[in-house]
Amino acid sequence: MKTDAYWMPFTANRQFKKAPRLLARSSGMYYWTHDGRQILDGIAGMWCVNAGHARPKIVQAIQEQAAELDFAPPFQMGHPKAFELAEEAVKLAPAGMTKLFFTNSGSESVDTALKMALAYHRVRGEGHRTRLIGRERGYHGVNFGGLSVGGMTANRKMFGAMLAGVDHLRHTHDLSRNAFSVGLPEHGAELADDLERLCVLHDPSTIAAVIVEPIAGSAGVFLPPKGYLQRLRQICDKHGILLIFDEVITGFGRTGQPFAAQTFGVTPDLMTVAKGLTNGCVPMGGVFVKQAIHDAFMSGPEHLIEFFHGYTYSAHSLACAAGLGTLATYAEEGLLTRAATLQSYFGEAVHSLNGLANVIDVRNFGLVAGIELRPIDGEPAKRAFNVFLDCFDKGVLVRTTGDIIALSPPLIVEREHIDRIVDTLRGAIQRAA
Ligand code: PXG
Ligand code: PLP
Repeated sequence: MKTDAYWMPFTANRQFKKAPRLLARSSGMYYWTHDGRQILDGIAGMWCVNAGHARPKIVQAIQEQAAELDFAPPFQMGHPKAFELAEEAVKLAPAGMTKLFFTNSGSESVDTALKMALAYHRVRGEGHRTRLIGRERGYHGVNFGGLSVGGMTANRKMFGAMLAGVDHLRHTHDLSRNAFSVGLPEHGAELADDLERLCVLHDPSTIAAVIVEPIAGSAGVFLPPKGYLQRLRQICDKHGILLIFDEVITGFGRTGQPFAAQTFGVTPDLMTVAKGLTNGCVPMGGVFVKQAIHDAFMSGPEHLIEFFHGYTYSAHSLACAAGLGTLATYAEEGLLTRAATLQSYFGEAVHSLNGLANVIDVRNFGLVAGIELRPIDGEPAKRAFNVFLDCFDKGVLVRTTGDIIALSPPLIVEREHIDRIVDTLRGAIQRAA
């Protein structure tokens, strides 16, 4: 197979092409490589295949949809499944988040939510609220809006000045106080007060929205300190700032409830999702919106467009069919709350890695875990990458970012799978010492 033409995303292309890791087939908890090796999926594809692979209801829905209605224009036209999926999805959302706008990815969801926030203030006569606040070490996708509010240096440094008028909260990662926490860390709620600092600096009347991941995934599994999200919510309310939760990873059951907003008891104004919305089968994302925010747009002549935004593939028919099949599968199997019942077993399993050489932190919540390794001197990210390659060699797929290993198995995971993932990881970490 020739590997020249494909420039791979977020990949060490030259390393990969020397020894390609190709996946050819998937079912349930497993992948099979092109040469027939079975690989246990420890990361739900890439945080998206929450119901496990090749689920019959989803496969059938996509197949039937392709034959029935391929594409329907989404602007000034519609098709029934778009409306059905939105109705089903808002039933799962936090109370009051009654509207859903469709996109095709997490990155598009983030840029959509940021634009909605700016436009919402503008339609209410508060067009002076133009600033957007993100957080250091946050990940909000790769489009210019999400990149600008994001806080991962490597993702930002090549791309110039990005959006103007963006600032960042300090991140909450604090190994000195919180290393090896079981569940949410005790220390750091006061870091939410950093928003007050930015309010003093910029004047709160210039700030449109704050965006955070309830649990950061991509940048390395950072859990919110107890009380942190509540405090952010209070400060936003005090100053009329919209709070956006980026639930691209936490949405659809990862934390033990449909959304982390429910698990943590904090309702944002806007909530971005993707990944688990369609179980990763067809690209789709969305933004859940509070009723009042939507309604603020619904003024002016009825024949005019209220929100000048959308994508050619918003609410694509195949994605909607996949979404309906996905939500039905979640409901039938109780998957959106399954992480809550497995959390303690999963937590104990990953914390059995505490004390291994070079493991400087283990953290967990729901069915997410982060295992942080001490970097090799002068070669950051290499130790974790070696662990990733070793695990793949031994038949388990994990994910790494920097020297942090992330686990996020499909929500259908059984205890024996958890044991195998953790045991494989243990061996690989020991060999990487
Ligand atoms: N927001 C969050 C919180 C995400 O985790 C996005 C936005 C962007 O979604 P799209 O669909 O545009 O990729 C994400 C995506 C990883 C990893 O290795 C995670 C993501 C993407 C790539 C890698 O953890 N999350
Ligand atoms: N570029 C051009 C020239 C286009 O015509 C369009 C959409 O019509 C886009 C970009 C945006 O594409 P999409 O709607 O798939 O995001």
